[in-house]
Amino acid sequence: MTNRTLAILKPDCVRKELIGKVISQIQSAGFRILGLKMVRLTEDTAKGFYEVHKERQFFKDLISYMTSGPCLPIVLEKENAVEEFRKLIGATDPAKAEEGTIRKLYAENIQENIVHGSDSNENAMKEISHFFSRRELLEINGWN
Ligand code: FUP
Repeated sequence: MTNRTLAILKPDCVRKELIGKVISQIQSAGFRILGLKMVRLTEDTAKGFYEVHKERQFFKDLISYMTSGPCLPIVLEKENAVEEFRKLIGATDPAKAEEGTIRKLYAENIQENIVHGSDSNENAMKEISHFFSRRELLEINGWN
């Protein structure tokens, strides 16, 4: 089934000037871009986005990293988008990620790991709505 996922090119991806390389790898893997913007997360947005992790000891560091500079939320579409995108990016910890995955290629460590990918269709829908209004995506769909 064709579905959507939310990617975020995180602040370390932007700082290392890897936006072009990472988007190129995503497009080469057959994902279609339905929406893309560059934003600086506020503390509230970052906390809302990572709410499931709020009790974890890494939460504070995660929020300060995610708000440390601009990032790029991207809505992607493909057959089995969620699963396929997680394969493309590799394990959360780049040391454990498979060769050729985006995190293996570019990530420093488990926190500064270049890119986010939704972990279920349900979360993908919620996460997309954190950053994109229905209208923004409908307009883009109209061009395809
Ligand atoms: P993922 O789904 O691969 O993005 O990973 P998680 O949802 O488990 O974690 C979300 C983010 O929390 C990671 F991208 C980075 C951060 N994190 C840490 O900083 N330390 C950890 O031990 C686990 C996650």
